[in-house]
This record gives sequence, structure tokens and C-alpha cells, in this order.
Amino acid sequence: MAHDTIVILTGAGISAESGLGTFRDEGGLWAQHRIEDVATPEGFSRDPDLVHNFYNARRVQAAQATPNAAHDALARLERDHPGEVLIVTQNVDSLHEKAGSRNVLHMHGLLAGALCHTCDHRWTAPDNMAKSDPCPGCGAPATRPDVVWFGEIPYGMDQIYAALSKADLFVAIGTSGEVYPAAAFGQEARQAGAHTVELNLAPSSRVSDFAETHFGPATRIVPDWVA
Ligand code: BJW
Repeated sequence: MAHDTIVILTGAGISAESGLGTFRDEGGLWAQHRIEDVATPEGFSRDPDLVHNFYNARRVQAAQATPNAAHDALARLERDHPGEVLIVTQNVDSLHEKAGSRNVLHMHGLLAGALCHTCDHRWTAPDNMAKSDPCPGCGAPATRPDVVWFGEIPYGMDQIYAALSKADLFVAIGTSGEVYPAAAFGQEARQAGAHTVELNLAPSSRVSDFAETHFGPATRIVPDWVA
């Protein structure tokens, strides 16, 4: 593979075979929880305990999960192409880092992080987070998970758009293409001249943005594509 700048967007599908549920597949997280209740700032204001229970349970589950062959293959790709690979993940688990990837941008935050609603101070999430936990920065009892909810601006957008504008290769893995701005990254990269690839169990709603597609479980198609 001769590329100078490779941007890889990952979604929940890459972690599915590590035992972490996706959002929109049958029986996924959004079939079990109302988005408005657990993934919006308004939901958090209404019932912070409900939201913390949702994320505390997922934090425990994610801490126990191990990377799969797809995460491993992307870590290998970065080792073989030093300085060329940026993983932009929508996932809040840390499985890319556990697999050995270093250049990872968590555009929707991290389960392992806590964020103060009052002063934006960030710290390592305790196992059982509650809104009343005092912020180590300002002392306010305004602790929330450091994740990006609907209506909030994802992290690292300037860095992501800069990378997309100079990418030679853009690969989307295991993401449904339902959530913006990530859903439009393939189109942005393609318009900027990148070769675009979708690796997914089934075609996403943005499949027409991709010049090359491979369908199947991530643990098979990602190592095959990297090889
Ligand atoms: C496998 C597999 C296997 C399964 N192998 N594959 C109207 C039009 C356009 C936009 C909007 C609109 N109204 C509102 C908006 C904006 C809104 C939005 O997009 N809404 C849509 C629903 C319409 N977006 C926002 O509000 C975002 N902010 C924003 O836009 O700010 C404005 C702004 C942007 C940029 C610059 C300046 C300003 C914020 C979105 C935040 C999303 N947050 C969540 C929760 C994060 C915390 C948490 O984890 O709880 O992020 S929602 C959830 O969806 C999570 C995910 O990261 C995200 C994407 O989901 P993902 O990863 O794609 O998972 P699934 O389940 O959807 O798909 C799984 C895929 O895996 C499928 O394709 C399967 O086939 C595949 N798969 N098994 C391979 N084994």
C-alpha cells in the first residue's frame, strides 16, 4: 500500500466481536434505551442518575473487553506505516489503544473520562461516577461522562477536517453512516481526492461515497484488507 496519509474512521461495528453492543443493529443499545434520555444534555439535566447508570455499566463492560483481530490489524498498519495513519474513532471504548494504536482521536469522547459540567476540567473516570462527585478542579458537584451527546460538538474537528483534506486514503469501518458529522467524512475525503473504502458487515447508508467496499465481519475483512 503506497499512501502518505491514511485516515481510518471506526464505529461500533469494529468492537462488536469484542462483545460490545452496537447502537442501531437489531437488539442494539438504542433498542434498549431512549436516545433522548441517555445521550443528550437535556436527558442528563432531567435525570443524571439514569445517565450515569447507563455509562457506569458500559464502562465496566468496556474495561473487561479485549481488542479483536480488526483492532490488531489497524495497530499493525500504523506500525508498518509510521506517521501515516490517523484513526478517528466514534467509539468511547479504548480498544484501539489496548491493541497498540497510538495516533487515535476519540471524536465522541471516552468512557474512561470524567468531565466537569461547570469548568470543563477533565480527569480519569471513577468506577461508579455520579453527578455529585466533586470536580477535582473547581469542586463543583457537576460530574458527567466525557462523551459527546447529540447536539454537542464532537472533539478534534479542526484536526479531522485538516486530515481529510490531505488524505490519500480514507477507510470507514463498522459505522452505519447515520450520525453526522462523521457520516459525511467519506464524501469530504473523496471530494478532496482520497481513495475511499468501506469495510462493514453490510452496506451503510453512505455506501455510495465509497469507491471500494468489502462486506463481512470486521475480524475477517479488516485483517484481509490490511494484509
Ligand atoms: C459490523 C459488525 C461486525 C455490526 N463487523 N461491522 C439532521 C440532519 C443532519 C444532522 C443532524 C440532523 N439533526 C441533528 C443532526 C446532528 C446530529 C445527528 O447526526 N443526528 C442524526 C441522528 C440525524 N449529530 C450531532 O448532534 C453531533 N454533533 C453535531 O453535529 O454538532 C454540530 C457540529 C459538527 C461539526 C462541526 C461543528 C458543529 C453529535 C453526535 C454525537 C453522537 N453521540 C453518540 C453517543 C456517544 C457516547 C456513547 O457511546 O454513548 O455516538 S450516538 C452513537 O452513534 C455514538 C456513536 O459513535 C454514533 C455512531 O454510531 P455507529 O458507530 O455508526 O454505530 P451503529 O450502531 O449506528 O452502526 C454499527 C455499524 O456496525 C453498522 O453499520 C453495522 O453494519 C456494523 N457492524 N457488526 C463489521 N461484526
